[in-house]
Amino acid sequence: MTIDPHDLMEMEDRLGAHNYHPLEVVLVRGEGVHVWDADGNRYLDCLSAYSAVNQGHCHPKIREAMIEQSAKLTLTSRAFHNDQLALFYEDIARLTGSHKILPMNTGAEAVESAVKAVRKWGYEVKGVPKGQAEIIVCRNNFHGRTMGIVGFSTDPDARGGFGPFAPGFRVVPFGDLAAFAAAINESTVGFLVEPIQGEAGVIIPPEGYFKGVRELCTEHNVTLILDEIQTGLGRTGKLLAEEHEGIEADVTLVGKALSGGFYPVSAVLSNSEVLGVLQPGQHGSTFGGNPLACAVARAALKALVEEGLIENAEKMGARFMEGLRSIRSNLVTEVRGRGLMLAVDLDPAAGGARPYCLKLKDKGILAKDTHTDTIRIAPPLVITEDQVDWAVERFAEVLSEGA
Ligand code: IF1
Repeated sequence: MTIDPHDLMEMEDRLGAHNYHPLEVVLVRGEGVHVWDADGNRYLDCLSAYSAVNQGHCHPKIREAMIEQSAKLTLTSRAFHNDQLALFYEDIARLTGSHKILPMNTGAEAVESAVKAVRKWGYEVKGVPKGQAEIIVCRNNFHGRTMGIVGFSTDPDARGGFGPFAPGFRVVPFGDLAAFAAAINESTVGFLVEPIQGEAGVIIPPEGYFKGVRELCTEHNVTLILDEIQTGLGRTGKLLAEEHEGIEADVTLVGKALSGGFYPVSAVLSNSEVLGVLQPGQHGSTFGGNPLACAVARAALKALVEEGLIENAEKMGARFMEGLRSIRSNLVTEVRGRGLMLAVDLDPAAGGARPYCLKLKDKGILAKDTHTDTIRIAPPLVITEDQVDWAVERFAEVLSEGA
């Protein structure tokens, strides 16, 4: 017996906290770039669960790994070893060149864990006076929803009503190298930043910004922490978005697609010095590094690399960008992005992006608006040329002159 989708939405509304305002569509199945609603309508998913299903919905190989491991051993706590964690460490270290890994669950936990480790590194290695550590962050950052993180958010919706907040963070404009240089002082232990600001609306940094940041971090012994939870794992057409900038972070955060959308898996990747400050009993998590998460993550990484999804993201992203830019529209003010992390800005006179997302839904595309006038486009990295062309046609129908 299937429940009427409207009854499901009513039950959600009645019983659930209203911390989201979802489009009125009830999804029941996903495969590759597509999802289906309860009425059997098919949609091309241009959100990918905020870049968590880069490998495509319900990837068969990741599912197989999850089913196989779930019949063996799912959770032991880190009080004991398990036979999957070391293999996960080896796979991700080889892929990313990291020397030390801290396995966590959600992206926010990876961010919080990095803040803790970098502060401790600041006191014990850099020699910053106890309790004085400062971490520089950017205006319009998005790093998660926990108290520590929203404490340095500049978004009133993300932080309003949740204070008081922890001190020790200094905010600078994203992309402004002089402002970053001016913010560094003797107590600065780290710079936490997204290579491309996702929630802010796919904000690409100016050419050379991160080269300059890297030089300043090296010169002043400041840990460069790149939050690649959304930009990483192929989304921008490279394994990590830092590759577009020709730099290497000291600490890299990954999550979301690290599990292909099957399970919360995140990780802090680092050189030995920073994560080496954590001693037994000083940090942890019930589920962090569990065998099921590790088996799923290994299969997710394998699929990403062996199915050429990173290269595909670069090729299909260029095709998608070209197609969007070819649309003649008096609504569109800018099309930007890297790989399959794209955004279309609408003229504020258009009345906001959400109505256009609703029109796109009626044409079989699920896309998310952000910051009122921007439509974000981030399909799974398995998208084909035909699917890109099909999507561009519908964007054109919705956005072209006189839409
Ligand atoms: C929501 C968007 C928001 C992230 C980056 C850490 C995290 C995220 C760069 C935390 C999570 C998600 C959270 C979700 C919507 C989505 C999101 F940017 F992707 F669109 F909110 F800004 N760093 N982003 O993007 O990872 O703890 O969620 O696993 O909170 O509404 P998480």
